[in-house]
Amino acid sequence: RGNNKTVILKLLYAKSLIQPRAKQKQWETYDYEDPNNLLQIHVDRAPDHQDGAGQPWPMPQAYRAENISLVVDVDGFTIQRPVKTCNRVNRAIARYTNHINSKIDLFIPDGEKLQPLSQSNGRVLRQLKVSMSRPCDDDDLPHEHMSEQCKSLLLSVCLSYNKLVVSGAEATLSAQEPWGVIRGLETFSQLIYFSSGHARVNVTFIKDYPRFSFRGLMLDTARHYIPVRYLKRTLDAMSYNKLNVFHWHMVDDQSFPYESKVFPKLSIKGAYSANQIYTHADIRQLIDYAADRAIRIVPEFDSPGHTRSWGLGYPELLTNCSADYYPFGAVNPLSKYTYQFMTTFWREIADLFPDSTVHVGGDEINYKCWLRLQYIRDFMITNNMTLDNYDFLTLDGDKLQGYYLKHLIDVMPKERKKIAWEEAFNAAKHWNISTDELIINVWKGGDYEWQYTMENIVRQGYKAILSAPWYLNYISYGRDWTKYYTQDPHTFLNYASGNDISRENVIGGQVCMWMEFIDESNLEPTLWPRASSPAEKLWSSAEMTDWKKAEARFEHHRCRMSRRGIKTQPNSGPGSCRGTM
Ligand code: CP6
Repeated sequence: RGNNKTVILKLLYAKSLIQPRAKQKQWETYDYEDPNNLLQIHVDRAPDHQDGAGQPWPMPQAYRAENISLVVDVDGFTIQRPVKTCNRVNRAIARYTNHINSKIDLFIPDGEKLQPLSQSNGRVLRQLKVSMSRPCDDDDLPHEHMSEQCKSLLLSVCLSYNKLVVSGAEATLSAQEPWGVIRGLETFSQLIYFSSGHARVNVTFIKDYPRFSFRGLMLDTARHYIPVRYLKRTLDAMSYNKLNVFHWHMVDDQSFPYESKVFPKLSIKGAYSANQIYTHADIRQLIDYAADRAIRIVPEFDSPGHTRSWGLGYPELLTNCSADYYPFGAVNPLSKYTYQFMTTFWREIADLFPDSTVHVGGDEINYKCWLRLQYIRDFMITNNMTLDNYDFLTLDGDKLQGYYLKHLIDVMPKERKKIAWEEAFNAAKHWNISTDELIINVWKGGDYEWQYTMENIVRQGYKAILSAPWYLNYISYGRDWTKYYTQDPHTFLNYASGNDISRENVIGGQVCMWMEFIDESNLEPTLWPRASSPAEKLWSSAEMTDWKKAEARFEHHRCRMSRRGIKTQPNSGPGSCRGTM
Protein backbone atom coordinates (compact mmCIF):
# COMPACT_ATOMS: atom_id res chain seq x y z
CA ARG A 1 0.00 0.00 0.00
CA GLY A 2 2.25 2.75 -1.33
CA ASN A 3 2.23 6.16 0.24
CA ASN A 4 2.13 7.79 -3.18
CA LYS A 5 -1.31 6.42 -3.90
CA THR A 6 -4.38 8.36 -3.05
CA VAL A 7 -6.03 6.88 -0.05
CA ILE A 8 -9.69 7.45 0.23
CA LEU A 9 -11.41 6.46 3.37
CA LYS A 10 -15.07 5.99 3.28
CA LEU A 11 -16.42 5.81 6.71
CA LEU A 12 -19.58 3.97 7.37
CA TYR A 13 -21.88 5.79 9.70
CA ALA A 14 -19.33 8.53 9.90
CA LYS A 15 -22.11 11.04 10.06
CA SER A 16 -22.77 10.41 13.68
CA LEU A 17 -19.41 9.16 14.83
CA ILE A 18 -16.84 11.43 13.27
CA GLN A 19 -17.25 14.68 11.45
CA PRO A 20 -15.26 14.65 8.22
CA ARG A 21 -12.45 17.13 8.59
CA ALA A 22 -12.26 19.11 5.38
CA LYS A 23 -8.62 20.12 5.73
CA GLN A 24 -7.28 16.62 6.03
CA LYS A 25 -6.48 14.97 2.71
CA GLN A 26 -7.50 11.47 3.68
CA TRP A 27 -11.07 12.58 4.23
CA GLU A 28 -11.44 13.74 0.63
CA THR A 29 -14.30 11.48 -0.14
CA TYR A 30 -17.16 11.09 2.14
CA ASP A 31 -19.54 8.76 0.52
CA TYR A 32 -22.30 7.79 2.82
CA GLU A 33 -24.75 6.99 0.06
CA ASP A 34 -22.41 4.45 -1.46
CA PRO A 35 -23.82 4.53 -5.03
CA ASN A 36 -21.29 1.95 -6.25
CA ASN A 37 -22.23 -0.50 -3.60
CA LEU A 38 -18.65 -0.52 -2.46
CA LEU A 39 -19.76 -0.68 1.10
CA GLN A 40 -21.93 -3.70 0.66
CA ILE A 41 -20.60 -6.00 3.28
CA HIS A 42 -21.72 -8.95 5.21
CA VAL A 43 -24.49 -8.02 7.57
CA ASP A 44 -25.00 -10.63 10.15
CA ARG A 45 -27.10 -11.09 13.18
CA ALA A 46 -26.77 -14.80 13.75
CA PRO A 47 -28.64 -16.28 16.70
CA ASP A 48 -25.46 -16.64 18.72
CA HIS A 49 -24.95 -12.93 18.47
CA GLN A 50 -28.40 -12.23 19.77
CA ASP A 51 -27.51 -14.54 22.61
CA GLY A 52 -25.04 -12.02 23.90
CA ALA A 53 -21.98 -13.05 21.88
CA GLY A 54 -19.86 -10.07 20.94
CA GLN A 55 -21.47 -7.94 23.61
CA PRO A 56 -19.25 -6.79 26.44
CA TRP A 57 -19.66 -7.34 30.18
CA PRO A 58 -19.72 -4.99 32.00
CA MET A 59 -21.53 -2.78 29.54
CA PRO A 60 -19.51 0.30 28.53
CA GLN A 61 -20.82 3.76 29.40
CA ALA A 62 -21.42 4.59 25.78
CA TYR A 63 -21.74 1.69 23.39
CA ARG A 64 -23.05 1.60 19.90
CA ALA A 65 -22.74 -1.52 17.82
CA GLU A 66 -23.96 -1.29 14.25
CA ASN A 67 -25.67 -4.10 12.45
CA ILE A 68 -22.60 -4.51 10.27
CA SER A 69 -19.83 -6.96 10.92
CA LEU A 70 -16.15 -6.95 10.04
CA VAL A 71 -14.27 -10.20 9.56
CA VAL A 72 -11.41 -10.57 12.01
CA ASP A 73 -8.19 -12.16 10.88
CA VAL A 74 -7.75 -13.94 14.19
CA ASP A 75 -4.70 -15.96 13.14
CA GLY A 76 -2.72 -12.98 11.96
CA PHE A 77 -4.22 -10.45 14.32
CA THR A 78 -1.81 -7.93 15.81
CA ILE A 79 -2.16 -5.13 18.29
CA GLN A 80 0.01 -2.12 17.60
CA ARG A 81 1.72 -0.60 20.61
CA PRO A 82 1.34 3.06 21.45
CA VAL A 83 4.34 5.20 20.58
CA LYS A 84 5.27 5.85 24.19
CA THR A 85 4.65 2.55 25.84
CA CYS A 86 5.75 0.68 28.96
CA ASN A 87 5.96 -2.88 30.21
CA ARG A 88 2.46 -3.21 31.64
CA VAL A 89 0.98 -2.05 28.36
CA ASN A 90 3.28 -4.31 26.33
CA ARG A 91 2.43 -7.32 28.46
CA ALA A 92 -1.30 -6.59 28.21
CA ILE A 93 -0.94 -6.34 24.43
CA ALA A 94 0.91 -9.66 24.36
CA ARG A 95 -1.78 -11.32 26.51
CA TYR A 96 -4.67 -10.10 24.41
CA THR A 97 -2.91 -10.80 21.11
CA ASN A 98 -2.39 -14.41 22.20
CA HIS A 99 -5.88 -14.48 23.46
CA ILE A 100 -7.34 -13.43 20.12
CA ASN A 101 -4.96 -15.66 18.13
CA SER A 102 -5.98 -18.64 20.27
CA LYS A 103 -9.65 -18.21 19.25
CA ILE A 104 -10.66 -19.12 22.77
CA ASP A 105 -13.58 -16.69 22.88
CA LEU A 106 -15.06 -17.77 19.56
CA PHE A 107 -17.44 -20.53 20.68
CA ILE A 108 -17.21 -22.27 17.34
CA PRO A 109 -20.18 -24.66 17.44
CA ASP A 110 -19.78 -28.39 16.88
CA GLY A 111 -19.47 -29.25 13.21
CA GLU A 112 -18.47 -25.76 12.15
CA LYS A 113 -15.07 -24.30 11.57
CA LEU A 114 -13.37 -21.08 10.60
CA GLN A 115 -13.36 -20.54 6.84
CA PRO A 116 -10.35 -19.10 5.00
CA LEU A 117 -10.36 -15.31 4.95
CA SER A 118 -10.33 -15.39 1.15
CA GLN A 119 -13.83 -16.79 1.28
CA SER A 120 -15.19 -13.92 3.28
CA ASN A 121 -17.11 -11.16 1.63
CA GLY A 122 -16.59 -8.71 4.44
CA ARG A 123 -14.01 -6.11 5.35
CA VAL A 124 -11.09 -7.72 7.11
CA LEU A 125 -9.79 -6.36 10.37
CA ARG A 126 -6.16 -7.30 10.95
CA GLN A 127 -4.97 -4.91 13.59
CA LEU A 128 -5.96 -2.85 16.58
CA LYS A 129 -4.04 0.39 16.99
CA VAL A 130 -3.50 1.51 20.54
CA SER A 131 -2.68 5.07 21.53
CA MET A 132 -2.08 6.55 24.93
CA SER A 133 -1.97 10.23 25.69
CA ARG A 134 0.13 10.24 28.86
CA PRO A 135 3.64 8.86 29.30
CA CYS A 136 3.99 5.80 31.53
CA ASP A 137 6.74 4.00 33.42
CA ASP A 138 7.49 0.32 33.74
CA ASP A 139 6.83 0.22 37.44
CA ASP A 140 3.71 2.38 37.53
CA LEU A 141 1.09 1.00 39.88
CA PRO A 142 -2.66 1.27 39.72
CA HIS A 143 -3.98 3.66 42.36
CA GLU A 144 -7.18 5.17 43.66
CA HIS A 145 -7.19 8.05 41.18
CA MET A 146 -6.03 6.11 38.14
CA SER A 147 -7.69 6.80 34.82
CA GLU A 148 -9.47 3.77 33.42
CA GLN A 149 -11.10 5.71 30.61
CA CYS A 150 -10.84 4.49 27.07
CA LYS A 151 -12.36 4.95 23.68
CA SER A 152 -12.62 2.47 20.83
CA LEU A 153 -13.64 2.89 17.24
CA LEU A 154 -14.10 -0.09 15.00
CA LEU A 155 -14.78 1.12 11.52
CA SER A 156 -15.39 -0.28 8.14
CA VAL A 157 -13.28 1.50 5.55
CA CYS A 158 -12.88 1.31 1.85
CA LEU A 159 -9.42 1.94 0.50
CA SER A 160 -9.00 2.91 -3.09
CA TYR A 161 -5.55 2.84 -4.69
CA ASN A 162 -6.18 4.61 -7.99
CA LYS A 163 -8.90 2.38 -9.32
CA LEU A 164 -8.17 -0.71 -7.32
CA VAL A 165 -10.62 -0.90 -4.48
CA VAL A 166 -9.69 -2.75 -1.34
CA SER A 167 -12.06 -3.48 1.45
CA GLY A 168 -10.64 -3.01 4.87
CA ALA A 169 -11.37 -2.13 8.40
CA GLU A 170 -9.76 -0.07 11.06
CA ALA A 171 -9.82 -0.40 14.81
CA THR A 172 -8.41 2.06 17.30
CA LEU A 173 -8.25 2.12 21.04
CA SER A 174 -7.20 5.26 22.84
CA ALA A 175 -6.70 5.86 26.52
CA GLN A 176 -4.87 8.22 28.82
CA GLU A 177 -3.06 5.69 30.95
CA PRO A 178 -2.04 2.01 30.89
CA TRP A 179 -5.10 1.19 33.02
CA GLY A 180 -7.44 2.47 30.36
CA VAL A 181 -5.58 0.48 27.71
CA ILE A 182 -5.92 -2.65 29.84
CA ARG A 183 -9.67 -2.10 30.29
CA GLY A 184 -10.13 -1.31 26.60
CA LEU A 185 -8.26 -4.42 25.46
CA GLU A 186 -10.53 -6.51 27.63
CA THR A 187 -13.58 -4.91 26.05
CA PHE A 188 -12.19 -5.37 22.56
CA SER A 189 -11.52 -9.06 23.18
CA GLN A 190 -15.15 -9.46 24.21
CA LEU A 191 -16.48 -7.93 20.99
CA ILE A 192 -15.20 -10.73 18.77
CA TYR A 193 -17.69 -13.50 18.01
CA PHE A 194 -18.05 -16.39 15.60
CA SER A 195 -20.76 -16.37 12.98
CA SER A 196 -21.22 -17.92 9.53
CA GLY A 197 -17.73 -19.33 9.28
CA HIS A 198 -15.81 -16.29 10.45
CA ALA A 199 -14.62 -14.43 13.49
CA ARG A 200 -16.32 -11.08 13.43
CA VAL A 201 -16.68 -7.79 15.22
CA ASN A 202 -19.38 -5.30 14.51
CA VAL A 203 -18.76 -1.71 13.58
CA THR A 204 -18.70 -0.27 17.06
CA PHE A 205 -18.24 2.97 18.95
CA ILE A 206 -17.33 2.81 22.61
CA LYS A 207 -16.56 5.48 25.15
CA ASP A 208 -15.94 4.00 28.52
CA TYR A 209 -15.04 4.82 32.11
CA PRO A 210 -16.08 3.38 35.47
CA ARG A 211 -19.05 4.66 37.43
CA PHE A 212 -17.27 3.96 40.75
CA SER A 213 -13.54 4.14 41.37
CA PHE A 214 -13.54 1.39 44.01
CA ARG A 215 -14.75 -1.96 42.64
CA GLY A 216 -13.55 -4.57 45.04
CA LEU A 217 -13.48 -8.27 45.66
CA MET A 218 -12.64 -9.60 49.12
CA LEU A 219 -11.21 -13.04 49.78
CA ASP A 220 -10.67 -14.50 53.24
CA THR A 221 -7.51 -16.63 53.20
CA ALA A 222 -7.61 -17.31 56.94
CA ARG A 223 -10.49 -19.76 57.15
CA HIS A 224 -8.91 -21.69 54.30
CA TYR A 225 -5.48 -21.10 52.87
CA ILE A 226 -5.64 -20.40 49.14
CA PRO A 227 -2.48 -21.15 47.13
CA VAL A 228 -0.96 -18.21 45.25
CA ARG A 229 -1.73 -19.73 41.85
CA TYR A 230 -5.44 -19.67 42.71
CA LEU A 231 -5.21 -16.06 43.84
CA LYS A 232 -3.75 -15.29 40.41
CA ARG A 233 -6.68 -17.01 38.74
CA THR A 234 -9.00 -14.82 40.78
CA LEU A 235 -7.08 -11.75 39.63
CA ASP A 236 -7.46 -12.95 36.03
CA ALA A 237 -11.21 -13.32 36.48
CA MET A 238 -11.41 -9.91 38.17
CA SER A 239 -9.80 -8.36 35.11
CA TYR A 240 -12.41 -10.04 32.87
CA ASN A 241 -14.99 -8.15 34.94
CA LYS A 242 -13.09 -4.86 35.34
CA LEU A 243 -12.95 -5.18 39.11
CA ASN A 244 -10.00 -3.13 40.32
CA VAL A 245 -9.38 -3.77 44.04
CA PHE A 246 -8.40 -7.06 45.60
CA HIS A 247 -9.23 -6.67 49.29
CA TRP A 248 -7.17 -9.35 50.93
CA HIS A 249 -8.60 -10.41 54.29
CA MET A 250 -5.47 -12.39 54.91
CA VAL A 251 -5.59 -13.39 58.58
CA ASP A 252 -8.31 -14.01 61.17
CA ASP A 253 -9.03 -15.96 64.36
CA GLN A 254 -8.41 -19.32 62.71
CA SER A 255 -5.03 -18.78 61.05
CA PHE A 256 -2.24 -16.32 60.37
CA PRO A 257 -0.74 -17.20 56.98
CA TYR A 258 1.20 -13.93 56.56
CA GLU A 259 4.92 -14.48 57.07
CA SER A 260 6.05 -11.42 58.98
CA LYS A 261 9.76 -10.71 59.20
CA VAL A 262 9.47 -8.52 62.25
CA PHE A 263 7.17 -10.93 64.12
CA PRO A 264 8.02 -14.38 62.72
CA LYS A 265 6.06 -16.27 65.40
CA LEU A 266 2.80 -14.94 63.90
CA SER A 267 2.95 -17.46 61.06
CA ILE A 268 5.18 -20.04 62.76
CA LYS A 269 2.52 -20.48 65.43
CA GLY A 270 -0.50 -19.12 63.60
CA ALA A 271 -0.41 -20.64 60.09
CA TYR A 272 -2.11 -23.99 59.42
CA SER A 273 1.27 -25.36 58.33
CA ALA A 274 4.72 -24.17 57.37
CA ASN A 275 3.73 -24.34 53.71
CA GLN A 276 0.43 -22.55 54.03
CA ILE A 277 1.91 -19.10 54.25
CA TYR A 278 2.31 -16.01 52.07
CA THR A 279 5.93 -14.87 51.94
CA HIS A 280 7.10 -11.37 51.01
CA ALA A 281 8.20 -12.80 47.66
CA ASP A 282 4.71 -14.28 47.06
CA ILE A 283 3.11 -10.96 47.91
CA ARG A 284 5.42 -8.89 45.70
CA GLN A 285 4.74 -11.24 42.85
CA LEU A 286 0.99 -10.93 43.36
CA ILE A 287 1.13 -7.14 43.55
CA ASP A 288 2.93 -7.08 40.20
CA TYR A 289 0.55 -9.62 38.68
CA ALA A 290 -2.41 -7.56 39.87
CA ALA A 291 -0.88 -4.30 38.63
CA ASP A 292 -0.53 -5.83 35.16
CA ARG A 293 -4.31 -6.15 35.27
CA ALA A 294 -4.91 -2.67 36.71
CA ILE A 295 -5.86 -4.15 40.07
CA ARG A 296 -4.81 -2.69 43.42
CA ILE A 297 -4.18 -4.91 46.42
CA VAL A 298 -5.54 -3.61 49.71
CA PRO A 299 -4.44 -5.83 52.60
CA GLU A 300 -6.54 -6.22 55.72
CA PHE A 301 -5.13 -7.04 59.12
CA ASP A 302 -8.21 -7.14 61.26
CA SER A 303 -8.02 -5.97 64.89
CA PRO A 304 -8.87 -5.73 67.75
CA GLY A 305 -11.36 -8.58 67.22
CA HIS A 306 -10.84 -11.70 65.09
CA THR A 307 -7.28 -11.92 66.37
CA ARG A 308 -6.96 -15.29 68.13
CA SER A 309 -4.29 -16.49 65.74
CA TRP A 310 -2.11 -13.46 66.59
CA GLY A 311 -2.16 -14.60 70.21
CA LEU A 312 -0.65 -17.99 69.45
CA GLY A 313 2.72 -16.38 68.80
CA TYR A 314 2.29 -13.18 70.81
CA PRO A 315 -0.14 -13.80 73.69
CA GLU A 316 0.85 -10.49 75.32
CA LEU A 317 -1.15 -8.74 72.58
CA LEU A 318 -4.51 -10.04 73.68
CA THR A 319 -6.63 -9.56 76.75
CA ASN A 320 -6.43 -12.61 78.97
CA CYS A 321 -9.63 -13.87 80.55
CA SER A 322 -8.64 -17.22 81.93
CA ALA A 323 -12.20 -17.86 83.04
CA ASP A 324 -13.33 -18.31 79.45
CA TYR A 325 -13.25 -21.58 77.59
CA TYR A 326 -10.61 -19.88 75.52
CA PRO A 327 -8.42 -17.59 77.52
CA PHE A 328 -7.89 -14.79 75.04
CA GLY A 329 -10.14 -11.93 74.09
CA ALA A 330 -9.65 -9.04 71.71
CA VAL A 331 -6.39 -7.11 71.47
CA ASN A 332 -5.58 -5.31 74.69
CA PRO A 333 -6.48 -1.69 73.98
CA LEU A 334 -4.72 -0.30 77.06
CA SER A 335 -1.22 -1.77 76.94
CA LYS A 336 1.82 0.02 75.67
CA TYR A 337 2.98 -3.26 74.17
CA THR A 338 -0.03 -3.34 71.82
CA TYR A 339 0.83 -0.01 70.22
CA GLN A 340 4.54 -0.76 70.02
CA PHE A 341 3.68 -4.01 68.29
CA MET A 342 1.26 -2.36 65.89
CA THR A 343 3.74 0.41 65.04
CA THR A 344 6.33 -2.13 63.95
CA PHE A 345 3.86 -4.48 62.33
CA TRP A 346 2.09 -1.87 60.20
CA ARG A 347 5.40 -0.29 59.17
CA GLU A 348 6.33 -3.64 57.66
CA ILE A 349 2.95 -3.90 55.94
CA ALA A 350 3.18 -0.40 54.50
CA ASP A 351 6.69 -1.13 53.23
CA LEU A 352 5.48 -4.29 51.52
CA PHE A 353 2.12 -3.16 50.11
CA PRO A 354 2.49 -0.03 47.97
CA ASP A 355 -1.20 0.90 47.72
CA SER A 356 -2.31 4.14 49.33
CA THR A 357 -4.93 2.27 51.32
CA VAL A 358 -4.99 -0.49 53.93
CA HIS A 359 -7.92 -2.13 55.74
CA VAL A 360 -7.78 -2.17 59.53
CA GLY A 361 -10.83 -4.39 60.14
CA GLY A 362 -12.56 -3.40 63.35
CA ASP A 363 -15.57 -5.71 62.97
CA GLU A 364 -17.43 -7.97 65.39
CA ILE A 365 -15.48 -7.23 68.52
CA ASN A 366 -16.50 -9.41 71.38
CA TYR A 367 -16.44 -7.04 74.36
CA LYS A 368 -16.94 -9.86 76.85
CA CYS A 369 -13.31 -10.28 77.82
CA TRP A 370 -12.64 -6.53 77.82
CA LEU A 371 -15.54 -5.88 80.17
CA ARG A 372 -14.63 -8.73 82.46
CA LEU A 373 -11.20 -7.36 83.35
CA GLN A 374 -11.18 -5.06 86.34
CA TYR A 375 -8.37 -2.78 85.08
CA ILE A 376 -10.30 -2.22 81.87
CA ARG A 377 -13.55 -1.52 83.73
CA ASP A 378 -11.74 0.96 85.94
CA PHE A 379 -10.24 2.67 82.93
CA MET A 380 -13.59 2.91 81.20
CA ILE A 381 -15.29 4.35 84.25
CA THR A 382 -12.52 6.89 84.82
CA ASN A 383 -12.73 7.94 81.19
CA ASN A 384 -16.51 8.09 80.93
CA MET A 385 -16.76 5.18 78.53
CA THR A 386 -20.30 4.51 79.58
CA LEU A 387 -23.66 5.00 78.04
CA ASP A 388 -25.33 8.29 78.97
CA ASN A 389 -27.36 6.64 81.68
CA TYR A 390 -24.44 5.89 83.99
CA ASP A 391 -24.32 2.41 85.51
CA PHE A 392 -21.78 -0.38 85.87
CA LEU A 393 -23.81 -2.47 83.49
CA THR A 394 -23.71 0.13 80.78
CA LEU A 395 -20.02 0.29 80.07
CA ASP A 396 -19.87 1.23 76.41
CA GLY A 397 -17.57 -1.10 74.50
CA ASP A 398 -17.94 1.07 71.37
CA LYS A 399 -16.18 3.91 73.13
CA LEU A 400 -13.28 1.67 74.06
CA GLN A 401 -13.15 0.41 70.49
CA GLY A 402 -12.94 4.05 69.44
CA TYR A 403 -10.06 4.57 71.85
CA TYR A 404 -8.27 1.60 70.34
CA LEU A 405 -8.91 2.70 66.76
CA LYS A 406 -7.79 6.26 67.48
CA HIS A 407 -4.55 5.08 69.03
CA LEU A 408 -3.98 2.45 66.36
CA ILE A 409 -4.36 5.05 63.62
CA ASP A 410 -1.99 7.33 65.54
CA VAL A 411 0.80 4.76 65.40
CA MET A 412 0.14 3.56 61.84
CA PRO A 413 1.95 5.00 58.83
CA LYS A 414 0.42 8.45 58.31
CA GLU A 415 0.59 8.27 54.55
CA ARG A 416 -1.86 5.36 54.35
CA LYS A 417 -5.62 5.78 54.16
CA LYS A 418 -7.53 3.36 56.35
CA ILE A 419 -10.66 1.40 55.54
CA ALA A 420 -12.58 -0.16 58.43
CA TRP A 421 -15.72 -2.25 58.75
CA GLU A 422 -18.84 -0.33 59.69
CA GLU A 423 -18.56 -0.97 63.45
CA ALA A 424 -15.67 1.48 63.38
CA PHE A 425 -18.05 4.24 62.29
CA ASN A 426 -19.62 4.61 65.74
CA ALA A 427 -16.21 4.27 67.29
CA ALA A 428 -14.82 6.96 65.01
CA LYS A 429 -17.56 9.41 65.97
CA HIS A 430 -16.71 9.11 69.67
CA TRP A 431 -13.08 9.86 69.01
CA ASN A 432 -13.21 12.55 66.36
CA ILE A 433 -11.45 10.41 63.82
CA SER A 434 -11.59 12.63 60.78
CA THR A 435 -13.41 11.91 57.57
CA ASP A 436 -10.23 11.81 55.52
CA GLU A 437 -8.56 9.34 57.86
CA LEU A 438 -11.16 6.61 57.58
CA ILE A 439 -13.27 5.00 54.86
CA ILE A 440 -16.21 2.90 56.06
CA ASN A 441 -16.97 -0.53 54.61
CA VAL A 442 -20.69 -1.28 55.11
CA TRP A 443 -21.42 -4.98 55.52
CA LYS A 444 -24.52 -5.34 57.71
CA GLY A 445 -28.15 -5.18 56.78
CA GLY A 446 -28.60 -7.71 54.00
CA ASP A 447 -30.49 -6.48 50.99
CA TYR A 448 -32.64 -3.73 52.44
CA GLU A 449 -31.25 -2.26 55.65
CA TRP A 450 -27.84 -1.09 54.65
CA GLN A 451 -29.27 2.05 53.08
CA TYR A 452 -29.72 3.73 56.46
CA THR A 453 -26.16 3.03 57.46
CA MET A 454 -24.86 4.32 54.13
CA GLU A 455 -26.90 7.47 54.46
CA ASN A 456 -25.63 8.13 57.97
CA ILE A 457 -22.03 7.64 56.96
CA VAL A 458 -21.96 9.76 53.83
CA ARG A 459 -24.07 12.54 55.37
CA GLN A 460 -21.43 12.94 58.04
CA GLY A 461 -18.81 13.26 55.37
CA TYR A 462 -17.19 9.85 55.57
CA LYS A 463 -16.50 7.90 52.41
CA ALA A 464 -18.28 4.57 52.11
CA ILE A 465 -17.82 1.27 50.32
CA LEU A 466 -20.85 -0.98 50.05
CA SER A 467 -20.56 -4.73 50.66
CA ALA A 468 -23.81 -5.58 52.48
CA PRO A 469 -25.93 -6.87 49.57
CA TRP A 470 -23.01 -8.66 47.96
CA TYR A 471 -22.07 -11.29 50.51
CA LEU A 472 -21.26 -14.15 48.17
CA ASN A 473 -20.72 -16.58 51.04
CA TYR A 474 -24.51 -16.84 51.36
CA ILE A 475 -25.51 -19.53 48.91
CA SER A 476 -28.98 -20.69 48.02
CA TYR A 477 -30.83 -22.84 45.51
CA GLY A 478 -31.28 -21.08 42.21
CA ARG A 479 -29.66 -18.02 40.80
CA ASP A 480 -28.88 -14.98 42.87
CA TRP A 481 -27.12 -12.75 40.35
CA THR A 482 -30.46 -11.19 39.52
CA LYS A 483 -30.87 -10.11 43.13
CA TYR A 484 -27.36 -8.63 43.20
CA TYR A 485 -28.18 -6.80 39.98
CA THR A 486 -31.03 -4.86 41.56
CA GLN A 487 -28.82 -3.44 44.30
CA ASP A 488 -27.29 -0.03 43.71
CA PRO A 489 -24.94 1.82 46.08
CA HIS A 490 -26.80 5.05 45.36
CA THR A 491 -30.39 3.90 45.82
CA PHE A 492 -30.66 5.33 49.32
CA LEU A 493 -30.24 8.79 47.83
CA ASN A 494 -33.62 8.39 46.19
CA TYR A 495 -35.46 8.35 49.44
CA ALA A 496 -33.00 10.32 51.54
CA SER A 497 -32.21 13.94 50.96
CA GLY A 498 -28.94 13.12 49.30
CA ASN A 499 -26.92 15.98 47.95
CA ASP A 500 -24.03 15.81 45.54
CA ILE A 501 -21.46 15.60 48.29
CA SER A 502 -23.00 12.54 49.88
CA ARG A 503 -23.28 11.00 46.42
CA GLU A 504 -19.56 11.46 45.85
CA ASN A 505 -18.80 9.95 49.23
CA VAL A 506 -19.96 6.60 47.94
CA ILE A 507 -16.68 5.53 46.39
CA GLY A 508 -17.87 2.10 45.33
CA GLY A 509 -18.64 -1.39 46.43
CA GLN A 510 -17.13 -4.73 47.04
CA VAL A 511 -18.20 -8.34 46.95
CA CYS A 512 -17.14 -10.44 49.94
CA MET A 513 -16.23 -14.08 49.98
CA TRP A 514 -15.95 -15.35 53.55
CA MET A 515 -14.36 -18.73 53.32
CA GLU A 516 -15.39 -20.90 56.26
CA PHE A 517 -16.87 -23.27 53.67
CA ILE A 518 -14.71 -22.37 50.70
CA ASP A 519 -11.28 -23.59 49.63
CA GLU A 520 -9.62 -23.79 46.24
CA SER A 521 -11.95 -26.62 45.20
CA ASN A 522 -15.07 -24.46 45.21
CA LEU A 523 -13.75 -20.90 45.26
CA GLU A 524 -14.13 -20.19 41.55
CA PRO A 525 -17.59 -21.65 40.98
CA THR A 526 -18.87 -19.85 44.06
CA LEU A 527 -17.38 -16.54 42.95
CA TRP A 528 -18.16 -16.67 39.25
CA PRO A 529 -20.27 -15.62 37.57
CA ARG A 530 -22.05 -14.34 40.71
CA ALA A 531 -19.47 -11.59 41.29
CA SER A 532 -19.90 -10.47 37.68
CA SER A 533 -23.29 -9.05 38.55
CA PRO A 534 -22.05 -6.47 41.11
CA ALA A 535 -19.08 -5.88 38.80
CA GLU A 536 -21.42 -4.48 36.15
CA LYS A 537 -23.34 -2.46 38.75
CA LEU A 538 -20.08 -0.85 39.83
CA TRP A 539 -18.69 -0.17 36.35
CA SER A 540 -21.64 0.60 34.10
CA SER A 541 -24.09 3.45 34.00
CA ALA A 542 -26.70 3.73 36.76
CA GLU A 543 -29.33 3.17 34.10
CA MET A 544 -28.38 -0.48 33.82
CA THR A 545 -31.03 -1.80 36.18
CA ASP A 546 -32.96 -4.41 34.21
CA TRP A 547 -31.49 -7.87 34.70
CA LYS A 548 -33.75 -9.27 32.00
CA LYS A 549 -32.04 -7.11 29.42
CA ALA A 550 -28.67 -8.20 30.76
CA GLU A 551 -29.49 -11.89 30.92
CA ALA A 552 -28.29 -13.12 27.53
CA ARG A 553 -25.12 -11.08 27.80
CA PHE A 554 -24.54 -12.34 31.32
CA GLU A 555 -25.02 -15.93 30.25
CA HIS A 556 -22.57 -15.47 27.42
CA HIS A 557 -20.07 -13.81 29.73
CA ARG A 558 -20.25 -16.82 32.01
CA CYS A 559 -19.47 -19.14 29.10
CA ARG A 560 -16.61 -16.88 28.02
CA MET A 561 -15.07 -17.04 31.50
CA SER A 562 -15.40 -20.81 31.48
CA ARG A 563 -13.71 -21.05 28.10
CA ARG A 564 -10.93 -18.88 29.47
CA GLY A 565 -10.36 -21.52 32.14
CA ILE A 566 -12.26 -20.10 35.09
CA LYS A 567 -14.41 -22.75 36.76
CA THR A 568 -17.74 -20.96 36.72
CA GLN A 569 -21.06 -22.34 37.86
CA PRO A 570 -24.12 -22.38 35.60
CA ASN A 571 -26.51 -19.52 36.16
CA SER A 572 -29.46 -20.68 34.13
CA GLY A 573 -31.31 -23.85 33.41
CA PRO A 574 -30.02 -26.97 31.63
CA GLY A 575 -28.05 -26.66 28.45
CA SER A 576 -26.09 -23.54 29.11
CA CYS A 577 -23.12 -22.72 26.89
CA ARG A 578 -24.46 -25.22 24.31
CA GLY A 579 -21.51 -27.55 24.52
CA THR A 580 -18.99 -24.85 23.64
CA MET A 581 -17.13 -25.12 26.91
N1 CP6 B 1 -15.16 -12.80 59.68
C1 CP6 B 1 -14.85 -11.54 59.91
C2 CP6 B 1 -16.41 -13.12 59.26
C3 CP6 B 1 -17.40 -12.13 59.08
C4 CP6 B 1 -17.00 -10.81 59.34
N2 CP6 B 1 -15.74 -10.55 59.75
C5 CP6 B 1 -18.74 -12.47 58.64
C6 CP6 B 1 -19.89 -12.11 59.34
C7 CP6 B 1 -21.14 -12.46 58.89
C8 CP6 B 1 -21.27 -13.19 57.75
C9 CP6 B 1 -20.17 -13.58 57.03
C10 CP6 B 1 -18.92 -13.21 57.48
N3 CP6 B 1 -16.67 -14.42 59.01
N4 CP6 B 1 -13.61 -11.21 60.31
C11 CP6 B 1 -17.91 -9.66 59.16
C12 CP6 B 1 -17.28 -8.50 58.48
CL1 CP6 B 1 -22.79 -13.66 57.18
